[in-house]
Amino acid sequence: MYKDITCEIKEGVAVLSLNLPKTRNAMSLTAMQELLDGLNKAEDNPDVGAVMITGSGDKAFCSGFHLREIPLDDGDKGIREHFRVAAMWWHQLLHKIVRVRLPVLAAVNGVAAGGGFGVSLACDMAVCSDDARFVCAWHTIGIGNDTATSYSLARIVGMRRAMDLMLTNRTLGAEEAAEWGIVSRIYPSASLKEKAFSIAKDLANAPTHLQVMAKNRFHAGWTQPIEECTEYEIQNVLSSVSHPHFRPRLLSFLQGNKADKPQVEFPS
Ligand code: BCA
Ligand code: CA
Repeated sequence: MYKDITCEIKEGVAVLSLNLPKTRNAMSLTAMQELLDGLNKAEDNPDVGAVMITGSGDKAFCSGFHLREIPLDDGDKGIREHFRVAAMWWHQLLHKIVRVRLPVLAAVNGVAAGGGFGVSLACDMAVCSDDARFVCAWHTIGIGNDTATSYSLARIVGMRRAMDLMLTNRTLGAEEAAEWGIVSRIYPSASLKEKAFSIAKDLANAPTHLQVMAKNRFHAGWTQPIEECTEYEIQNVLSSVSHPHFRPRLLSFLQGNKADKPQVEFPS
């Protein structure tokens, strides 16, 4: 049903995969429209509890702006128009990833460049393969950085590292990306998608309303004073204890059911 992505819904997870193998999964206009549609449909589907975004194949997550779609023969006016239209779709997509009322996991299965890196940063969680690469790329092709990197990058890696990445265009490997907080887990390339799917399944099985509270709070809390943060937090607490999910969970704990108790003992 889609042209530049695939969408598979199984076991509570909507797996959206960019599927433009000839261009390292470059983000075409169509791909952005389809990803947005996939996210909207996932949100409306009561069977879906989490979204996983990845790239088809094992070489690339997403190489960013689809550089072959730029109408180079159309002159400055045509090119500007193309970037304006493309930006509109990038923005809608990035906003939706952040605002969708579902947890979103990026499974970075290879190179994430430019806007592809931006998409991975916008997701709630990111994991990658041991051969993943992260590179800003904007400046190498003469474009100012966007795709909400001024919102996400310094927030995730800190100002010094954000500048280092953007101003020097250095490429980060998986280990460094984990050290810098860009991904939280690394898997061998061959098992990445299976492992990521298993995380997405766990996300889907967890209580969505609490996940959405957490996601919304973390995004908003960054720029709010503590009084406002704590006020919204208590509103969330009160709304969660009135939710039908709460009482059985608490009773289960109080009755000594260990099944869902956090594991606090580490093997020695
Ligand atoms: N678009 C179109 N075609 C692409 C792209 C993009 N982004 N990336 C790769 N390719 C093509 C490439 O031209 C090759 O085509 P053929 O020569 O016909 O085979 C093919 O994919 C394979 O690429 P190759 O470079 O050989 O692959 P490799 O694994 O060595 O490297 C890579 C992968 C991703 C590091 C490298 O291809 C690359 O640097 N790609 C371009 C990255 C880039 O500059 N992206 C745009 C950054 S700006 C941006 O994203 C942006 C977003 C939003 C905005 O509003 C503005 C700008
Ligand atoms: Ca859920």
